[in-house]
Amino acid sequence: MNLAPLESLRGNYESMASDWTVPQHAADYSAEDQAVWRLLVERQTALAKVHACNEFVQGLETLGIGDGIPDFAAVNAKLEKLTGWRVVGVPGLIPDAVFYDHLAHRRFPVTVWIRTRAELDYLVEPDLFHDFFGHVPLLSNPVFADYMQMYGQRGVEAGAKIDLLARLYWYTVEFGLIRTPEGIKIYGAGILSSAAEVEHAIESTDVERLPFAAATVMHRPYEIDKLQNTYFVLDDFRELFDAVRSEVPGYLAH
Ligand code: HBI
Ligand code: FE
Repeated sequence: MNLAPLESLRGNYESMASDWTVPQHAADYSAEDQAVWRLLVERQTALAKVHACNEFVQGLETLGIGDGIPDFAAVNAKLEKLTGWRVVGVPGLIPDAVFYDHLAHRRFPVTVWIRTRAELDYLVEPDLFHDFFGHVPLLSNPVFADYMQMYGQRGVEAGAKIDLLARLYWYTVEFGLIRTPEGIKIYGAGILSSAAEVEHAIESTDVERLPFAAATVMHRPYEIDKLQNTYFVLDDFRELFDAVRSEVPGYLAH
């Protein structure tokens, strides 16, 4: 994805470090920001407890993602011990190459600003809630954490075939489903951070839910600003790691 001109993006890109990171300042969050965070966490945690995979719910609990906007340093103290991952603050969307390099070094970029109450159900650019609530809990799971790091590594290597990798990210990290003894559950951040998408991904009868296969996923285009009509279902997170370790390089080479 090519980054839009910085002045058209919502975040403050003025005071970034050379790796596009910015510090998180607790003082920057208003009481209204905290209220919006709490509203979203309450709503999505209730849905996650029913429809998310256990690894995600355990991640929420382990990292203590609860009623206040999380302090990245406090979360990192726990997360680093578990899987070596850290959260770093960013002003918003950053260039692909920079994003992949962070992942390859077990740093997950999290947008420091949070949406307004008027955007509870939909917003154009990912905000703190999508990035943190959607993506960070699963980074506490060793297998998924290893997948994300290897995925970043493949992105750094990919060059021209970056779009194939973007599809893999889209259909797993953002919109992935997983089969469990209790039925199909959600692990994708784009679903778990959206009330409408949770309902759609689980209940809709006019979507296709296909078995995960890297080749199929990497050749399936996606549309960003609508409910998905195709989901891919894992049996186990190890499928992701195996694919990105051994199968994916072959598609990126030629
Ligand atoms: N930047 N901050 C941020 N967060 C993302 O999720 C993100 C990004 N830049 C590019 C990007 N995602 C996608 O193009 C990935 O497929 C790389
Ligand atoms: Fe995301």
